Amino acid sequence: MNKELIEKAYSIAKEQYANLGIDTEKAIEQLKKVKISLHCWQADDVGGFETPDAALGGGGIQVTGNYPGKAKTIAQLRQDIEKVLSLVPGRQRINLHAIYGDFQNERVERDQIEINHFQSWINWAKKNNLGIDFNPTCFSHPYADDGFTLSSKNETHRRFWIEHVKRCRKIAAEIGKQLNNSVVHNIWIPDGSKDTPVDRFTHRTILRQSLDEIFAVEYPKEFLKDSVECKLFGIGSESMVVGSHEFYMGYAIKNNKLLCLDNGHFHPTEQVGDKISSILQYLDEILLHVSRGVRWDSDHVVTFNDEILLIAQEIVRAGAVNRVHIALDYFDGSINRIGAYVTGVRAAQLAFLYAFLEPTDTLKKMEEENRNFERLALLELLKTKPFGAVYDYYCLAGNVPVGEDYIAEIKKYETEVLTNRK
Ligand code: RNT
Ligand code: ZN
Repeated sequence: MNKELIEKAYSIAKEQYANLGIDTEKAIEQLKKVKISLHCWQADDVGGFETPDAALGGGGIQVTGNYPGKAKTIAQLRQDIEKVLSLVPGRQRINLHAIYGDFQNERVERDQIEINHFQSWINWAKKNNLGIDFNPTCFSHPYADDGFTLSSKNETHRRFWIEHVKRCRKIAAEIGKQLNNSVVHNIWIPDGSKDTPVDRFTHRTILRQSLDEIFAVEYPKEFLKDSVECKLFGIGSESMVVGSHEFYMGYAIKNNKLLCLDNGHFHPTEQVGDKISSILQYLDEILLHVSRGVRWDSDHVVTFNDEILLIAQEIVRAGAVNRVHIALDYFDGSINRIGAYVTGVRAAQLAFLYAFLEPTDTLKKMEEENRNFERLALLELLKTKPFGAVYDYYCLAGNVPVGEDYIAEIKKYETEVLTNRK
């Protein structure tokens, strides 16, 4: 896109927002501070790098699509993430799952993983100036085949998963120490049942006991922040999910953990945006898994829709940008996976920018004075303001492709790199 045109459009946008009392420069500065944690698992459909004979079981996660170019090695995955980073403005973070360790073609069971399996990731993150977040992988494993992990009545399985998560926390804390930047460690387990169970109570009791044991070891907050993620239902856990919203909200409040809200994990008429101001009354910090739910699937590419917008608005309006960690969580193997990444990051950034460009004080005043038609009208008018021109300018200043230019870059990467992957 033409530089002069971008600057011209920005200067008009700046004036229009100034008329509403909004400083676009300040909004851009605020947006720079919103770090988005890039989920490494979009590049390879949540496959990971355990050796092929690791006998991946089912259990928990399903990705559809067979678009060419999936990352098959750590080198390819890093190359993909570097490409993504070159196409989005600002500094972000990288979100790793335990199965993405650098296992050097060795078979390492999940209850055996250690920091050395992640050292090359730490070095890479340092080189690229990225923070890291971390997740234990309690799915895609024979010990998850029956649908239960940390809440399992099978003591062999449960002990295995407890050991895995304990090691993941230890690794995460060490990563945080080496990077001098706190790692958010998020526990999600697939536990639940397809059909209506009789004994929900015992599974939830077991899960609580497993978590208590896992969290018995304390790590400094500067290195590790623990989070737990709830879900309403999943494929194969339609009738009951052990780690429900009530379960984890209670656990997080009682034990001072972060609560992870994935906006694909609730009933479609529920809005995560509406939950933020409630949960922040009781917890210091939360983690968001930003996604787009479509019917029963919780993991479509994020787009700039009302849901993500309300999430960003509620965080900004609550003055809680520092208390909310933002991570993406979707996996789509049916389109160019790198394109899926970039579109999702840009959509999330656009939502935050839109929220920073809101004349919140004016709107609040109208609300307090019961001038609610004016509030409605102004909110509607804001939708026609040129926030896209402000985002384009942010991209230009950040030296990344502006507007539709990023689409061409992704096509080029597809031709030059992705289609050559065997
Ligand atoms: C699954 C959860 C979970 C996973 C990742 C891969 O429903 O959203 O966060 O998507 O851990
Ligand atoms: Zn999630």
